[in-house]
Amino acid sequence: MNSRLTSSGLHSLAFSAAIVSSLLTSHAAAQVVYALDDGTGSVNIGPTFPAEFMWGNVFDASPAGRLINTISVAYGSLPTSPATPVRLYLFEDPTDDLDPRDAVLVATTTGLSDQPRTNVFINYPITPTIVRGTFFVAASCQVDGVSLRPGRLDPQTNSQAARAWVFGANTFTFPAPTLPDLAASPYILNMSQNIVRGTFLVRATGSFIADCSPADIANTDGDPNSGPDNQLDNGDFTVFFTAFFAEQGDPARLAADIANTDGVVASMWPGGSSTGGPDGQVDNGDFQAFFGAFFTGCR
Ligand SMILES: [Ca+2]
Ligand SMILES: [Ca+2]
Ligand SMILES: [Ca+2]
Repeated sequence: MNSRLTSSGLHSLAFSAAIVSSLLTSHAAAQVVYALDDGTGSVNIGPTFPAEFMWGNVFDASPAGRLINTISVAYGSLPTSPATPVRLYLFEDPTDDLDPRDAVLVATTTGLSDQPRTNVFINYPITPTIVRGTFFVAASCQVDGVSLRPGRLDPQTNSQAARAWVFGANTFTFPAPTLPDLAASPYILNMSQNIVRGTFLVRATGSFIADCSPADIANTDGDPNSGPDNQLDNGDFTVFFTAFFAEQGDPARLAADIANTDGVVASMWPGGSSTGGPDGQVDNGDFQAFFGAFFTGCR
């Protein structure tokens, strides 16, 4: 059923199906909601063997929401009471190839399933964490291999099924912060290979953080008061040069102050250090830093 399946006494996925409809997109103010599903799942996915079972989706990070703060999950079939302990994971994929087997765990938390067998999303706050390129968001819990199918799948979004993955093992204990090695999981399935294809009702929410480049000093309109927008373009160029060539003593000059006099940029920027600028003056150091960063491009 799947070329990625490996042995170890594990068997195929089981599922139950129903019907679906409806469309849902939610964008809270200043937040980016990452969702592949259309808001309504109709298939519950789980293994036919006892395991810790993980399911999730790969998303593309948006410049407007790279700081992930929440993982949201709507569950398939789990016990009504007591609620099932679950683990939530945020993985950063260094290769950005939609295959999370080499992804690195960057944030995790635990919680309870609650609300089984519904399309109601439960929100789990995580430590706000920056992602770039693609990232993998997943949940896991212990299943009995008989009645529990915790992964809620949306078959209507099956065109994106290559982004949905499941992992499992007989003893799949992921005691945070021990890093789970996804590639070593004895059971791995990409949902484009499943009998029922689709994406999981697993989402993430992220907010804006300026983390692209020290040369990102304005939005694309070149408004000096706009602040960074995680894009490098003519707007940044215009603001820098307008500020750099403003008259001495004009406070607007400081828009070009991104580095110290040695061209060193402080903090998280590429090539930055804790001892760099801004330093309250605009000079050749800023000029060098801006050009170096501008032509390096956004991270
Ligand atoms: Ca990868
Ligand atoms: Ca910009
Ligand atoms: Ca400076």
